[in-house]
Amino acid sequence: MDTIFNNIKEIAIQIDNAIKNSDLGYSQSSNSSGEDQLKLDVQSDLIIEEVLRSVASVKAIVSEEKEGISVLHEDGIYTVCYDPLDGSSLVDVDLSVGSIFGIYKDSLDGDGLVASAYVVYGPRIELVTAIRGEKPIHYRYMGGKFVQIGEIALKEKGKLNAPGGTQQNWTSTHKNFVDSLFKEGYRLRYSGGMVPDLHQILLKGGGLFSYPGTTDKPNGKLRQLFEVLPFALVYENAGGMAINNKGESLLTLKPSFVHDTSPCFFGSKYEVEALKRAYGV
Ligand code: FDP
Repeated sequence: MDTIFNNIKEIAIQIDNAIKNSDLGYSQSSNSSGEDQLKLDVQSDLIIEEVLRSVASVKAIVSEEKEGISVLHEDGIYTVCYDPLDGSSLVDVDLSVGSIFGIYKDSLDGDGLVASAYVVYGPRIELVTAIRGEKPIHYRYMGGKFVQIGEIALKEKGKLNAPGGTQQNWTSTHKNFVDSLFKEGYRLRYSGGMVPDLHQILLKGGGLFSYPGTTDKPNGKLRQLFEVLPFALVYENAGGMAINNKGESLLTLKPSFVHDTSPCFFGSKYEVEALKRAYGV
């Protein structure tokens, strides 16, 4: 796993360089979910594929930007599912974006997820890695290398509320619950980038990030293999909770297809338990 994490560090430096120096315009193509691709989405995807091609333990890769599974090394062990540039619609306004990696063995589902990692491209580059059963580790890129800052542990209760999705399309249950957190004193923190929004909650000790099922998207927007499962592992390992709208751990998810989505809620224990009561699950 160390080899894969070290290669993710190399990927992070290359993508950060592309963000800072490349054309921010749209490409001529759209991704498998029908979203227009930026040239940077395509470039970041190529960077990851090229770097992981040099890692013999990587059997296959699955990208949020591509259809299907690409086999890299028949004798490899792991399949790396990744979102090369999550929140890329925020690059043109210079907000933070990220890359997310789920590392799977044997099966592409919650049971098969053995490790995950994400990179935040903000004022600095940060990396968080998580291995099943171990506390997530936080790194910051300083002086030409990734320096370990420490383990990440969520508090029992936080102060931040990051509610995703179009409010007009929320159910009344969800709207009432979000309002109840604000009435309790929670503060809104939502940039529209899943990686920096979840990173902020993790590092500030807790709170809730939600992307519910909505009337227009009953299964939510966020993709299980590339976004939901990798962050579920980080949150659970940090002592928090990560559940779907039925109150089940997101780590029990079994995607029906590669780009399958799920309603998802990530947070410290207090807020997730409150959400379960509000949803009656
Ligand atoms: P984006 O479409 O900009 O790539 O992955 C999808 C994502 O961003 C997440 O990063 C983000 O949390 C979410 O969509 C934002 O969606 P809403 O605007 O619907 O809240």
